[in-house]
Amino acid sequence: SNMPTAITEPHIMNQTQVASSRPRHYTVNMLITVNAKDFFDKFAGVDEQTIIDILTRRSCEQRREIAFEYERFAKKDLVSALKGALSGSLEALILGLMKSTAQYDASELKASMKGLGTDEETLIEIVCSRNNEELAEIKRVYRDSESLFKKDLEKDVAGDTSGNFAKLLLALVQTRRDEPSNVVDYEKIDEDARALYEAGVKRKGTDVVTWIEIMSQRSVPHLQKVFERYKSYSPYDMKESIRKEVKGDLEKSFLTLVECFENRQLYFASRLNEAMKSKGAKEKVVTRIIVSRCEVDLIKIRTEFKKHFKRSLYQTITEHTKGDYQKALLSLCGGDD
Ligand SMILES: [Ca+2]
Repeated sequence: SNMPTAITEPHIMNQTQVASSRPRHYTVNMLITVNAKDFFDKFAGVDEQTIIDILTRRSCEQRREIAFEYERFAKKDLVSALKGALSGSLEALILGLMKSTAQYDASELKASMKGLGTDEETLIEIVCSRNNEELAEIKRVYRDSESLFKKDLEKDVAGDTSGNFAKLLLALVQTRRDEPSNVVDYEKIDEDARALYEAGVKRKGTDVVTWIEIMSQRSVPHLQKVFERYKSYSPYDMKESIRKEVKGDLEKSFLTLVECFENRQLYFASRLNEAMKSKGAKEKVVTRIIVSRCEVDLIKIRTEFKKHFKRSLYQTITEHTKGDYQKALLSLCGGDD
């Protein structure tokens, strides 16, 4: 028999345990082989509940081990089996969970540029909200991963966008942003604030290149101070200035950047809130944010959500989604606030 010798009861955490063991993904000590056997036994009957219970309560690392063991038992790969067993939004969510965060972001970017059109909304969300480290990893995965694309993210972005929008995204993808420094350079802060003002609100038209340079190369703490200082030059704050100066995808990109510089978790919370409350809940956006942030900062996003929208993310998911997809989202969300 090829069954493992050490089988112990699987430890599926209940909600209370989840809440008390943050960040939960890294504190659970799982017996992966048991989960895989569980899968193997129950999979024949397409048991969404089992799939959700097991896969949404593990770290990415653990899901990989489950997939590996599953393949050993079942002699077929887990992702194909999941594709066969699931459909719709639940399928997209569970398949997303089977990738690492960087792999998932890379595949979402790839999908946003595939074919004739471009999904600018996705492109902007990912490129403008990820930090240098995350973008560097996404680029690496995009280029190197055996199963993925062996393509260059910069080339694909350049091929799918144009004008100043392309210039901005490319500047971000080049990951030239300064690392935060311990020394606050007040002279540079003032200089950048003035340059942003003179390139935009002060002049006719907009010198977008200057905006791009400052917003793609300065560190986040520096930019936070620049935007404060900016108010002493301009009658409008940075976000108002962006709305006045540029339009379309360029406007959305700059706004996303500034929102993320100010409070990245609040940006994600607002995106989730909008997506769920929009007519015909934008499940794609909800799935993307939950899957891509569940191992990064979802707990903090929950906190910002509750603080700003006076309802918890958990409650909002309950009100605006349904079925097994909802169960999976709630399980990833982890608890009510
Ligand atoms: Ca202007």
